[in-house]
Amino acid sequence: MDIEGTCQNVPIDCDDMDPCTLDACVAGACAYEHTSGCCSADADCNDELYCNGPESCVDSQCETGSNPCAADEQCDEGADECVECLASAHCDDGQYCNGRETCLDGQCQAAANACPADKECDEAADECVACLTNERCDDGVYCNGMETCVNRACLPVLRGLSARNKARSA
Ligand SMILES: [Ca+2]
Ligand SMILES: [Ca+2]
Ligand SMILES: [Ca+2]
Repeated sequence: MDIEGTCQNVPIDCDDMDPCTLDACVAGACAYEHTSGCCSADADCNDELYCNGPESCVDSQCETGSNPCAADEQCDEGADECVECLASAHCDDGQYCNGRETCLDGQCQAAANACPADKECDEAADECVACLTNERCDDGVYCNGMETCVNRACLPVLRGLSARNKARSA
């Protein structure tokens, strides 16, 4: 902005001693324009946001703050606080068999087992299956032979096969 007008040669100084204003003489009057980003106190820089940290005024310039939360915390902008979680996804421990963790009031909650009592959990496959081992298939009855777990399903003893095996091992 050009400095011109009737006060140009008047010995009135438009300097307001404020480093954050651009002082000018416009149409015979002093005009001050605030310099954007300029500050004289930390409070001038406050953007009212908690989660980006407290802003500060350094050498008349606003400096941004940083996330006030620890690396394993989430920032709740609404409550102005650091919490363990904001959504259940933040609580996922990567384990399938211990169930899906949930977030309640900023705290992670453990889950119930992923599988019902009559199933075994295959962590590698993220699946509930009838069995992983032969022991799981044991029906407790000795005389019908040892049940087996094949492809994660319990197979009853095949009498013919059992007899053949017996014959072979005899
Ligand atoms: Ca802030
Ligand atoms: Ca889990
Ligand atoms: Ca049996």
